[in-house]
Amino acid sequence: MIINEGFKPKRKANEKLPPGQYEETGFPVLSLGPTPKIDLGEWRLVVDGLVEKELSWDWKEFAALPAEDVTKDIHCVTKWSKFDTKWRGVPLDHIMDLAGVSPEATHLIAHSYDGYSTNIPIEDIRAGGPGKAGSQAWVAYLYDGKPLEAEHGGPARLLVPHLYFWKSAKWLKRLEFVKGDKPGFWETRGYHNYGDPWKEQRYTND
Ligand SMILES: Nc1nc2c(c(=O)[nH]1)N[C@H]1C(S)=C(S)[C@@H](COP(=O)(O)O)O[C@H]1N2
Ligand SMILES: [Mo]
Repeated sequence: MIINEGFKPKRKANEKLPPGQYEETGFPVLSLGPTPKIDLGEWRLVVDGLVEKELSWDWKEFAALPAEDVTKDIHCVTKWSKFDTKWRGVPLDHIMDLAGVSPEATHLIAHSYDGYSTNIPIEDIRAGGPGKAGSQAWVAYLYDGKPLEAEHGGPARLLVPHLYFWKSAKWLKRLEFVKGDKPGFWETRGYHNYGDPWKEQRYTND
């Protein structure tokens, strides 16, 4: 029996579904190419660009950073949405604090081990921005309590659930802070530069 369920304000399934999306219960894999095999002993995550202090973590150092457990809905531009996905990750605003991101920086460019990249405005990765209170972006490394599977971006991926899922770069390698925008892989190939699922910003001119 579930007690106190009534105290949790839960959106009904249809209210959780952005326009044009359907609910998916599996976890589809969408990758440009083959899954890069990244040995934990060789993995590094670099933070650079407009920062006071460039950072470069190996796996042990990264795993020791303060992390959060979050449950989020995710929305892929190919129209599937998956509700209540569970992740553990390091909040981006914490990483930004550690690096001392310059007030001049306007965007984060996430770079991946497979050559993929994607651009996200700074206010979308800071706590308390358009994605509501608290952190709104993470470098995630556990999914459902287990190490993130390679096909889903392990060892670590970006998680920006309030934007279409292509913004959540898998196999994360480098967080580059820049002044001025720098559209990434899909953003230069016909997809929307920002990608708000609730506004159905799928393609460039949506
Ligand atoms: N590095 C990298 N990240 C990526 C991709 C990719 O091909 N390479 N695909 C993107 C797209 S289009 C989507 S929808 C999601 C898919 O994540 P999933 O395979 O875990 O469902 O990852 C995004 N991140
Ligand atoms: Mo996608």
